Amino acid sequence: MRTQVGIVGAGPAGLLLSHLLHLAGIESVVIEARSRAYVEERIRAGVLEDWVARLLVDAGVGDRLRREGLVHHGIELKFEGRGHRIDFADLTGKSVTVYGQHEVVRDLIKARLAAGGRIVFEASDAAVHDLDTDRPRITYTAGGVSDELVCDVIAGCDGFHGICRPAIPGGVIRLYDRVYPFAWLGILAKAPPATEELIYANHPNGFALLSMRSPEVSRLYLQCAPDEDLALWPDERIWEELHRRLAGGEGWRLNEGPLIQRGVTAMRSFVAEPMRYGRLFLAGDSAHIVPPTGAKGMNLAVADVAVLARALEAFYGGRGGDALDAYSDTCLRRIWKVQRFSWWMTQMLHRFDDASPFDERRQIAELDYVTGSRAAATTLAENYVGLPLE
Ligand code: RFL
Ligand code: PHB
Repeated sequence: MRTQVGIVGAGPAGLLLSHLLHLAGIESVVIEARSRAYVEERIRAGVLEDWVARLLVDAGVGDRLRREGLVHHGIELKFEGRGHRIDFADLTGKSVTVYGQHEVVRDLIKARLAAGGRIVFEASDAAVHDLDTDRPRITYTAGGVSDELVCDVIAGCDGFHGICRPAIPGGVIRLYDRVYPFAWLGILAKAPPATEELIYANHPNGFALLSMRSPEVSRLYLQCAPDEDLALWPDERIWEELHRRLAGGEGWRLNEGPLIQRGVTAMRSFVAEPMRYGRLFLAGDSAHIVPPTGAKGMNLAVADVAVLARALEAFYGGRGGDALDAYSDTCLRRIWKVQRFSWWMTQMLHRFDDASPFDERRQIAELDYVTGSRAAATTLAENYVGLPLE
């Protein structure tokens, strides 16, 4: 098989890249290890930056997002039992949209297939070859048959555990890594969210987050140990701890309901640079990971492929490879700012086992400053709603 751009991975990065290229008249094929049902049901991110929601609408994949997405004009930071609102609309004139990543994935798959796009699901043994030539190849097995995709360019959109980044020869890329000494226990519950906006809580027992997926479904997280045993967390214990950490203030109570899903998410900050080797371009989680406290992972993946799609459009439009050559630097400038924000939110809101009493007082002072100063609140707000693309 032959195509212009071979894409490994049908997460938000790979699917959106394929869609944007299609709009620009560029052919692509997506190779995905999992089944369609699996990727469409994988519960992950939930917050879209202001410009990301607009990009999806402008790209013609935002009908359901506009109908079902929950537009939020602020968040609440809770500490010492009191809530403090950060008003995005007032501070930045912008908003975010709460809309599940799996819904974005569903909308993109539907659009690609309706337009005749090719996505090979359940492809095993994917491998990339000849990356330093102008005819790189992807080999894989699907339906028991080995196949080969010859491309001009390969996009490695295969996430943190994919095969593209490890295919780059040693010494070419530098890895920056920080692993946090805690994780998030996340649940999805059939219970109406108790507030309209997200609550990020710093509590002596650890961080907690109230988020949502719809007016009927809550998404909630608790800071836990990286090796937390879920068997030690029966439903009653989860609710008790959520009530405790999110309590305070306005007399509202968390709504309980049956748990639909539960899991533990590790927390890390990771960057691979440069995000290119020859004709292989890394995008999304294959090149970087952020801790979820800033709600940035999916948004960063969208930012990468927006830049890559534009660079490929210039390349195929006869305007040369300058934009492709600049791809990695263009993305990394913004990625490091988003890394900084995600790290900053994480250190401000979580409990660290080795924190001294000084560290704890300083953390509360930081929250007090961020919620009490318009200048400080604005820096949080402008990062949360999304920095400009370039
Ligand atoms: P993905 O979504 O991991 O997609 C990669 C795809 O590649 C496939 N793949 C392969 N295919 C073929 N051959 C192979 N050898 C392959 N190896 C892997 C995989 O099956 C998969 O389909 O990466 P992508 O597209 O870069 O998207 C990144 C986002 O998924 C990720 O950054 C976010 O989910 C992170 N994240 C959040 N991001 C936000 O923007 N806002 C949030 O509120 C937010 N909350 C979260 C999050 C991630 C979480 N978890 C579980 C990691 C909350 C959580 C709990
Ligand atoms: C989510 O709704 O899953 C979510 C929201 C905000 C975050 C992380 C995850 O910071």
